[in-house]
Amino acid sequence: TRRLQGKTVLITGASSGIGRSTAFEFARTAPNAGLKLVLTARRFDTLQQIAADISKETNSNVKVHAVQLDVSDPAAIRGFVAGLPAEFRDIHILVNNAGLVRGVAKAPEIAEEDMEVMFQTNVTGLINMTQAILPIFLARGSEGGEGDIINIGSIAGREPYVGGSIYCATKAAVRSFTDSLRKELIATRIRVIGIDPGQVETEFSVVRFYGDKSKADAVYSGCEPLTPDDIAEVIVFAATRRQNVVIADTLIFPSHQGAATIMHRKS
Ligand code: NDP
Ligand code: 8X3
Repeated sequence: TRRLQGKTVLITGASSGIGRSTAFEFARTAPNAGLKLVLTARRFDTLQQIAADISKETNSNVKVHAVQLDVSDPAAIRGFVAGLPAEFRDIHILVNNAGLVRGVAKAPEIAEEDMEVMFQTNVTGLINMTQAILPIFLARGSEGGEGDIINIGSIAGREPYVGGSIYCATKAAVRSFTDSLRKELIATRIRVIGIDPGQVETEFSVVRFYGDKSKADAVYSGCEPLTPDDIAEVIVFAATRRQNVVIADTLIFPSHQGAATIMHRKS
């Protein structure tokens, strides 16, 4: 709690899954530490509901500000920081979580639109957000900068699989960007943290199958996937280590998972 005292946390993709859970987990961890949360996603009504639920369910004094933001739109990101109310602008922790997968097509059947939306969201959006927030971090403190950048990658970024070429490529790009950035910032106190989840049950597969819930459910049949809360705990753990501790790289599986596509299924 002490380590989150007075901090402002910005989470992208906070309307569902891991991002939503992360918002709750920060509030639960530091309910009375003057914590502020900036929650962003495209679904603004959902964000507003989550903001209300956080105050209610966690019984906290956390201040929550919801902002509609499509990270795949560079112009929207350009105006984003300037558009924040002054009391939410001093961001200390950026959780780059917004991301998605579309389809399981193999080349040459991959839809151009799916490819574009995945790269623009998972890669360009994450990089644009990072570049928008970094000046705030670089201006903080006396050691060249201070703040946390927590990038959500995936096992898919380490292990390309059939039917996932574009998604896997976007997450490999996230991993490369994360690792370069950490090296670029070693003279500062800016921590660049990589979190690579395995199988987590969220809206991820529903989005992958264009809203087909039965296809999404089949992904998890016989498995016991991680919950988004499991990943949120790791994110908040990383953010609450001593300043000199950088959780640079993590890979988080449920116990039945051995690789991106190796699952033990109970029949
Ligand atoms: P969900 O689909 O449940 O959540 C994704 C979130 O991203 C939503 O809040 C969605 O909000 C947001 N989002 C999508 N596109 C945009 C956009 N253009 N601009 C802003 N926000 C956007 O999935 P998860 O919680 O599982 O996914 C979160 C992250 O975790 C992603 O980066 C994903 O790749 C990664 N991941 C997921 C794994 C899994 O098995 N579930 C495993 C490994 C990594 P909205 O639609 O309102 O914009
Ligand atoms: C989501 C996990 O490997 O099933 O990043 O695509 S995977």
